[in-house]
Amino acid sequence: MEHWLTKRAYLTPDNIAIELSNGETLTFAQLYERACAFASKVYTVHQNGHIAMLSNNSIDMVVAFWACTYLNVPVVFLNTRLTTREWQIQCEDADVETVIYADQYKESVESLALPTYPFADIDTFKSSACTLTTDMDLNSVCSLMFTSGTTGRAKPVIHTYHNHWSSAVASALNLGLMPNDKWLACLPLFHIGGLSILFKSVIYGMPVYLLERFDEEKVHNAIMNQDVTIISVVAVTCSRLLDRLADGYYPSSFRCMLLGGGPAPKPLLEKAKEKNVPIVQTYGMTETSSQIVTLSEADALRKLGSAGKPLFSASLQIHANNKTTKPNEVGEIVVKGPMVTSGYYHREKANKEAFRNGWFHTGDLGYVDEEGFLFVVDRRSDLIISGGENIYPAEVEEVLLSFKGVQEAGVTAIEDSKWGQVPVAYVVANEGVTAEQLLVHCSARLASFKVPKTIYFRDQLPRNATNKLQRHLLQS
Ligand code: S0N
Ligand code: AMP
Ligand code: MG
Ligand code: MG
Ligand code: MG
Repeated sequence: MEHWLTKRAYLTPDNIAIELSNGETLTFAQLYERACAFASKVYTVHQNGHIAMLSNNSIDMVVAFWACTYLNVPVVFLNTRLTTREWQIQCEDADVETVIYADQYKESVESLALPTYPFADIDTFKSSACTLTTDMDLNSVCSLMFTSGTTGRAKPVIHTYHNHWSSAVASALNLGLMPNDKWLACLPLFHIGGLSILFKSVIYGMPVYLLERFDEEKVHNAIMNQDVTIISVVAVTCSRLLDRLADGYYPSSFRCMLLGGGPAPKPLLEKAKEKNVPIVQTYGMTETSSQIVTLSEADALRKLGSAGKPLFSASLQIHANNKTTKPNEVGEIVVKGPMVTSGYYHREKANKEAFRNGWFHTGDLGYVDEEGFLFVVDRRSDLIISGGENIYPAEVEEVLLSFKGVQEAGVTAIEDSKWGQVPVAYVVANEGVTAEQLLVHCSARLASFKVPKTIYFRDQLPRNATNKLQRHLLQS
């Protein structure tokens, strides 16, 4: 397939690709030119292997990403909220050879044991003579993103070009595509919910209204006054937007608030319904390259609380005891389709467990009703979701256990009105170990959203007959 951006710049060169809140715009022709120019400069420092990208949403980041596709170099997306230690681990696990980043991360990035370059420096490099991709190999790796793993170490999820293509097409077949569509991106591009908007933009020929980060004032204004028709949100940002909307209404041209990344609380959906906010619930994950099950607009009110039906080209089953369940019976959500990852990078064991008979086992629990609508009832084992960010208890426990004098550690979630859930820790420790010491220890090693809000000291932790920690009993 001809490179998507090349094709788009040929088809609709003067259409807007990116619009910023300060009024700045970039057409598809300009995006194409900048991406190709940047590619020939990146090539000066990096020809093969993986490149990591560390940035908040910006035109520079979008240009750098497309530049890497012209070099056919897979991009490893780093979460800007992590600590340097966590980036280092991820870079090692994903075989990163070079890191490119937004200037604001200079200080934290320079201690990485890797060559690192700010976007602005690369722009000043001399262009190299290099061959840019004309036709994409759809089976090659486009991006890698980390998601929480049961072992305490996050796993790199592979996205091929085919995965991204299939995701963008399947989304349009469900939500439809209007000539006036403009998709607001305020989710971070380093997660798939954000990045997937870039593919849709280029494949559909649709402008993206790009915000550096979520800001309720800017998002509200863009929906009210800048002709945004679709936005992707998580529950926390959705809730902040509804509060900001207060007694008002969005313009009727605003047609979809795509809500994903975690459970959709019923009260939030009801509030949105009252205010005529067109919420479309979706179920998806990094491994499915974003949405795989989505509620259609027509069913949104009738099936409030459901995540919908599998998108065209995707299939869904619920498995319990190795069998497909009957309607309304809870089991593990398993999916297949061309948007599902080809696997975790260099994680043979995890791949064996997740992929069986062509189906991807999500670990999430749910049921399908008589009409085939999915209801998600519980997330994959022990995963905590705070404001759309994943926290895997084992990772936090491992850090707590690395503190001298801590004998046992267990991490679980409590409900939180601001973030949905937040982590708390239960610890068995020698006398003299204080909560303050443990918090300092965690803060130095973990992103702040992963640091336990409270540390409780206990004489012992609940364990089963085989000595396995029973996290669900920690709070009793
Ligand atoms: C919720 C967000 C916007 C909060 O960030 P905010 O308000 O900008 O915070 P900061 O000013 O940066 O920091 C203030 C303090 O708050 C702490 N903090 C920040 N975020 C969190 C958090 N999530 N949990 C707990 N604490 C947090 C900061 O650490 C700081 O504290 P101190 O000062 O102590 O350091 C932000 O978190 C955000 O953008 N969240 C969303 C992330 C996201 O994209 N999640 C989705 C990931 N999943 C997927 O992409 C798969 C699903 C998917 O594809 C999808 C998802 C949604 C919609 C559509 C789709 C789709 O299928 O297309
Ligand atoms: P990640 O891709 O790492 O951000 O994680 C995605 C996870 O979020 C899924 O595995 C689910 O546990 C959870 N999730 C996503 N969508 C929904 C939904 N509609 N309802 C409940 N949980 C969801
Ligand atoms: Mg994740
Ligand atoms: Mg903020
Ligand atoms: Mg998540």
